[in-house]
Amino acid sequence: LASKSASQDANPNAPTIQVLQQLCDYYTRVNDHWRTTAYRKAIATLRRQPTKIRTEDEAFLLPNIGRRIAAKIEEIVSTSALRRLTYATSDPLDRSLALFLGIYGVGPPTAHRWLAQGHRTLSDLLASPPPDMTPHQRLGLHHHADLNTRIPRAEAAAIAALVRAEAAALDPAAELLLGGSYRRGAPSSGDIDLIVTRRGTASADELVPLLEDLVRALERKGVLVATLAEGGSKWHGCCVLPDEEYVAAFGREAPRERPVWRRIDFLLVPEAEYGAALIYFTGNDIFNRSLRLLASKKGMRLNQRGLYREVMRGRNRVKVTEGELVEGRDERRIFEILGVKWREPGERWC
Ligand code: DCP
Ligand code: MG
Ligand code: MN
Repeated sequence: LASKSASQDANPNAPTIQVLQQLCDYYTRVNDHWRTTAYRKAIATLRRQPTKIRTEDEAFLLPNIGRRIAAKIEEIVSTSALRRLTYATSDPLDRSLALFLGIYGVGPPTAHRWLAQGHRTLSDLLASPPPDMTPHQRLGLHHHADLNTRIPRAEAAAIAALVRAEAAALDPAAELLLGGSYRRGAPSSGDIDLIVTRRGTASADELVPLLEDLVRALERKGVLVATLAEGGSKWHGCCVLPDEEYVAAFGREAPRERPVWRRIDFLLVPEAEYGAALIYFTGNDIFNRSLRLLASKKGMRLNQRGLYREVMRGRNRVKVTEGELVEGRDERRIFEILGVKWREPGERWC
């Protein structure tokens, strides 16, 4: 995995992708779904190229890259800039919009509403909080800087090790796996995604008491510092790597601005659903969407619990039954049954 993430850094199209991603983010902010999708697909294509794409014609020959995006790729490579992006993001309103959308718990409707109410900066929001601000958004606002800092791979691993030790003390048979972008080999992650499982479990309910004890133990240790969502088979919140653990993991004193608040998600998964859950929680989201689409084209249905066959559909393709479970526990088997060549987590960026 380490070599995978290294080769990702060394992607010859990384600088181009970085600029296109910013324009894609802009289109997401202004709710332009069509352009957002077009850019995401083009970026996915570029990411797979072994050589640097320099010209419009070269780019246009690739799948999922139209004339206009192809021209922008050439503009980025030849001028190291993109006029469309400079124009879009020089608008102060867009800057405020981007800022507000970076607050945990704030989606487009809220961000647009706060703009309409006259707020422009984080200090505005802190000084005169909008009356509709929820407790989660307040938390997101107060920890804005922390929660917008990427989590280095080593820190994610150190936090996971801490959680794993705590879980082992509660239940030696518990198994924890770091999923999400970490499992895909990313050098840094937006949050920490942990799958919790145990051999012989048929339902996530069997793991709920373990999760409750684990959360309490980690709160006492000062590792979990806020709860954002809990219930059913998941727990979402914030965590920190305590200073002593930082020293143990990195062999040097913790910087003064620590500890940084991190987002952490737990997902309870019974053994019977482990393979399907691994696929889901490893992602990325685009890869998941394409696998699900493929499953439905083959008369099957894939979700985070399993792969199902013979889904009965009524009028308008509305689902009538969930169908019969074909495979849930084995990740590789799900790929095989779908007729997809196995892809290592590091190859699932789209
Ligand atoms: N996921 C999905 N569809 C979504 C959200 C998530 O399929 N709308 C799946 C795929 C993701 C996984 O859940 O890889 C974890 O979600 P994250 O939001 O944590 O995304 P990543 O871990 O991939 O990236 P990041 O580094 O930003 O956390
Ligand atoms: Mg994640
Ligand atoms: Mn997550």
